[in-house]
Amino acid sequence: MGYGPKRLKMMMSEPPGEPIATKSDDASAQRCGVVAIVGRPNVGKSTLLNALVGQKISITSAKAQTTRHRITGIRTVAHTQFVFVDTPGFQTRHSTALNRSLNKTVLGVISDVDLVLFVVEAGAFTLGDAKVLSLLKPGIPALLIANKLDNIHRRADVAPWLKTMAERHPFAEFVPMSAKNAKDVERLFGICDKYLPTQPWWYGADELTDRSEKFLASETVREKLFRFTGDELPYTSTVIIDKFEEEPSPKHGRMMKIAATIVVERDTHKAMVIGEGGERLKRIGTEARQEMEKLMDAKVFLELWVKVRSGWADDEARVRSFGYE
Ligand SMILES: Nc1nc2c(ncn2[C@@H]2O[C@H](COP(=O)(O)OP(=O)(O)OP(=O)(O)O)[C@@H](O)[C@H]2O)c(=O)[nH]1
Ligand SMILES: [Mg+2]
Repeated sequence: MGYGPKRLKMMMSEPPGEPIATKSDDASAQRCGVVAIVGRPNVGKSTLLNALVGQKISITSAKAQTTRHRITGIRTVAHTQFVFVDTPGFQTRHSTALNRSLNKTVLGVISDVDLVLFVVEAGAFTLGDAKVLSLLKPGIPALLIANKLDNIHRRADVAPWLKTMAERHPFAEFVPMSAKNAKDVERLFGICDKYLPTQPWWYGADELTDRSEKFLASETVREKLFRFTGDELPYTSTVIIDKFEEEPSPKHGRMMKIAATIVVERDTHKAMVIGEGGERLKRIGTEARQEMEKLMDAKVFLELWVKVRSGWADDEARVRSFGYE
């Protein structure tokens, strides 16, 4: 049985901090708008998106180039529907076909939104940050999200740094926060609300993303691949889904049969992914399967393969055929 794209809806429980039964059905009172989350790699954009949505829909890792697509996360709070768009970290180092595609995604997003969350690490401003800042469009309000505030030990240092940031760009507001602090994240809804136009919602009140379960499945495998392999691999690997089928199961309710291929550049990378006696590939598969089962509320059978396609990240046609823009 084939399986088409399906929007992931809120499952099991409401995200933490949801106001009690105040969602409005009266379209004339509704607000709805797009909030782009942009910044250099690794500043915590996807961590913030997941916290805002209340469920993990965008993969995160301590390595750069984690996010490779625009990922929409939806959250409806009282009268307002926030359509957050997570973007890849803007790449300034190497110009490969993959990096060009990642940057194209960022540029496409920031020109047509209601509000921009420009994410940096509190207290820092690098050349990579400056490059992204130069892309912001006049006329679209931008908030400075000074993230990872928990890493700053001397809070007194933050005020002078914020002052220098105010000189760099006419930010509408400054928000020192930590994406890992639930209170900070909840406060952000109140701050963003006023920038969104009055218009009917685009999605149902309980929808969380416009990404399909199939896409989230491939991202889950990629995240585990990042987690269990060395530094070199992430830049040159990708995951494609070969099979994604739902079968009725009297025992489990819902049962998914998924097969995925991890594509790497070299034989040595393949050996790295498989690990001694297949141990690493097994761990990647087990963790990915467990996370998919939670996400899809289903029993999942996952088959993983590893293939070598040298030079794929620098081959425009192949980058496109693997689903990048
Ligand atoms: N201490 C601390 N760490 C954070 C915070 N937010 C994110 N991180 C960590 O920062 C790292 C990068 O987070 P991501 O959310 O993957 O960053 P990103 O900006 O989406 O990265 P790319 O997709 O590669 O551009 C992860 O190890 C996160 O756990 C925070 O508020 N405090
Ligand atoms: Mg990311």
